[in-house]
Amino acid sequence: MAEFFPNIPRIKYEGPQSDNPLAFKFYNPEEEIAGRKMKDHLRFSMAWWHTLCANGTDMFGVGTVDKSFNTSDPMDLAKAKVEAGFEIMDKTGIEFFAFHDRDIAPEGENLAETNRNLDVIVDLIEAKMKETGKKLLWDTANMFGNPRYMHGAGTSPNADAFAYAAAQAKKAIEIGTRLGAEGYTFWGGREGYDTLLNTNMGLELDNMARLLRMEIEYGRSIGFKGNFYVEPKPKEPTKHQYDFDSATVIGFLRKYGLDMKLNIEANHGTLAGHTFQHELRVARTEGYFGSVDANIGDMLLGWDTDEFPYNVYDTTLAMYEVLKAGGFEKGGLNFDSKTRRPSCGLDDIFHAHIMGMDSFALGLRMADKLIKDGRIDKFVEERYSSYNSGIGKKIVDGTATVQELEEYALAMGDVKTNTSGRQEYLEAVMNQVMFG
Ligand code: XLS
Ligand code: CA
Ligand code: CA
Repeated sequence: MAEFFPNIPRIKYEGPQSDNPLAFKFYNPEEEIAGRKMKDHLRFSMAWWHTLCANGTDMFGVGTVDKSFNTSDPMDLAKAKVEAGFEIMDKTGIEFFAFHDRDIAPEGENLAETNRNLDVIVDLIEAKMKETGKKLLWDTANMFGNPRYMHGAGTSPNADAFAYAAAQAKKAIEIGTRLGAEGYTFWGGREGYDTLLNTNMGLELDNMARLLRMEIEYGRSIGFKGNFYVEPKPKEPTKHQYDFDSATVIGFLRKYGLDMKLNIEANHGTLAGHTFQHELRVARTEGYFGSVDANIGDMLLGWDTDEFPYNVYDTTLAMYEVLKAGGFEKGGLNFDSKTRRPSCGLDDIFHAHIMGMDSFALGLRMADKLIKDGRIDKFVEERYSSYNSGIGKKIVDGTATVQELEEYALAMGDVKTNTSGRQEYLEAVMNQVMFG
């Protein structure tokens, strides 16, 4: 077996004082925090597309990093990526991975040939999984790259494109079933519009739901045991993506009665004008918390930069939501993140994952401290304490009527009991817990 990263050792935990760039400073996989090993809280996953496929190509220039893995034949390249991917997971200690069908094998002349290409690579992946114990967090179908999906897939005005997409997702779900995937993700790649002048929105949304329902029913019928996820994103590539944000997707899933959860990506949250924490809070409050695409966007840029997460305030508040949701069950933290274009060495893949894993390890440590400190939770509890008794209790019990509330308000004269929201104090508590 070829070793693609001979200069990279197995990455170990050396602690915060270490100056070894190829060591974890904060991620100590076996250490117990809040009743679970760090690795079981964090369930890190490697994204095949960024890690093994993206080579720095952007609209202004060609790739900067050589990911040809010593071959130019497309199937040999796909096989080499399996070896390289499992080497990266082995050396970083990442236990899960995620892929689009088209990341792992090239398209053939027609759908049948494409599926045969997939089968060859899935055989290799399955063997590697057995050998190493690595697991598939989720797979998905790329129903946005090929020109056949220029108008969308499940929301295409062209029924032929819808049918092709249905066949493609069916195959990807079969692969997920065979590999024992913990999830299957639908990200609405081109499921949106660029102008309403040419768009029948009602039909497109109904059709999207039809596709999801068919695929879920089929998946369950063949024994797929994982979660089905929708991954919200507000824009890019289309001007308006239907799966705008968590709240929009939850409304959609409820309207159509679809049994799915959310895969929340940090960068998509901020593109929608929300914080990462907001998107997770909506999902957990509504009972749709599932999995996370771990990355960060650049606040000065309006697009999906998919950077490796470095901001520990963000990871802390994200892990606070994850812990409050009871932790990941089938989900995990999938690094839908890519190294920056000038980070042109293959070893940057390792530096990036080490940094991202340490950022979330810090986030977990800090979130646990915040919860144990208790001041924030206590403050929130007290802030709503007027609902624990008296008129507040009647409101939440559902026994108060508007007539009774009017009587109460008339007798009260005006609201005289408001107290401070204490935002700055709470921010200070967070700083103290994190750096004190
Ligand atoms: C693109 C999405 C995509 C999904 C999987 O913006 O993040 O990579 O995670 O299709
Ligand atoms: Ca994503
Ligand atoms: Ca993204």
